[in-house]
Amino acid sequence: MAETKVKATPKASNSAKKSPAPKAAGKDKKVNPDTVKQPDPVMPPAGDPHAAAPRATSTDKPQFPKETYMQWYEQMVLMRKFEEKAGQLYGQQKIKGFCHLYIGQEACVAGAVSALTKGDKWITAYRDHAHPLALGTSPNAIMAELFAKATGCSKGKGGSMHIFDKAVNFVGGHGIVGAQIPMGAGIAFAEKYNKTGNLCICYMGDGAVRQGALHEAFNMAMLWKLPVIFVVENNGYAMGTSVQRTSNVTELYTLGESYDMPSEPVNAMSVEDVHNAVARAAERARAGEGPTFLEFKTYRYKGHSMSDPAKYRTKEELEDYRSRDTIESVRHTILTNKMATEEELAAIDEKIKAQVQESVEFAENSPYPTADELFKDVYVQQDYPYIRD
Ligand SMILES: Cc1ncc(C[n+]2csc(CCOP(=O)(O)OP(=O)(O)O)c2C)c(N)n1
Ligand SMILES: [Mg+2]
Repeated sequence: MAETKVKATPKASNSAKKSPAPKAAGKDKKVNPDTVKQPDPVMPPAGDPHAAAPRATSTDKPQFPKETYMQWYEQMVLMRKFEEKAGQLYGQQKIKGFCHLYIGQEACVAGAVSALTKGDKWITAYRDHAHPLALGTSPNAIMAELFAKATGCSKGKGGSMHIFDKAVNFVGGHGIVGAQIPMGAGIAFAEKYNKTGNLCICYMGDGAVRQGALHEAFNMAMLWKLPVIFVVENNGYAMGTSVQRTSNVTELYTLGESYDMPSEPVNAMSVEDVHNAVARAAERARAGEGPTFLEFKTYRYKGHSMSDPAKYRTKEELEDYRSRDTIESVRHTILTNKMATEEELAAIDEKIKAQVQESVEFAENSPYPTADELFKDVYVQQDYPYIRD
């Protein structure tokens, strides 16, 4: 029987973690000891049924300047307070339809914003309020969209799952699981074709990696060395189905290795780790070395959507993750390093609370779209070449 081939991670991925060795199928298979994964103090042991989110590190020595920590704190508090309010308003039936909250996953976005530049494009699935908030979309326009009002960023016609904002390069907000993966590759193709020097960061959930579209997009992105960072936000569940119940491949980042794509797991309860991983991937993309696949190990504190009581998980599991909260970690770093006082952080909290309240008033006082809006923003091309009567 032939030896198990252990494929080296490509040269471009020097800074990425080494791939673990493939599992030997028989006794006679040899495994290169260099590639056997060593226990990682941050990552929980493999086989742990709730291995999705690793233990967050409360960094005592700051890796970044004060401005970066303050920006992370402010952005993540805005995401959380905005969504806590949205959750309340949903309960009051002021917000209707679908609504998926990002609470717990904030570092996945904040750490990427600080690592990327203004011209870069962003695309994600339907859990999409936090990305544009951090990129600078007005909370008023997002809240109004949740209320289905004409002043919303999608003119009240998209709702929670279809937030868009061209001004900050946020290309949605997509409800079909995995649909944004080939679109992310396509956006990156356009950036490369137009020689803009920008990249596309394309987020997806752990449920989306089981879609065939991922494999087609990965293959082409790698073949054409597109400037794209694929990110799977592995929060452990696709609706109520745990990662372990959907495939025997539970280390999701290893899927990228089938295409020789530099791939690595990231402790996404740590905003510093997210920043560092995205910065490495961005450097590769801008150097013309192509895509990277990052598995952000994270956790959502709320159910899948507002109608999910999340009975498939235990209170203890939730509390365990809450005890490693990313905002608390940043707060801890700021205070222990005297970057700001308790009072200064409280003033930021108050400012954001007022901003969120203002967005609610703006949304409440805005009109609904008029009926003629139904016929606007609809793509029609009369002479579309492939349609025959
Ligand atoms: C193609 C497709 N199949 C099924 C659904 C129904 N659906 C909506 S969300 C979801 C789970 C996705 O979970 P995941 O990708 O892990 O993202 P998360 O909600 O955890 O952020 C499913 C199956 C859908 N929207 N699109
Ligand atoms: Mg998920």
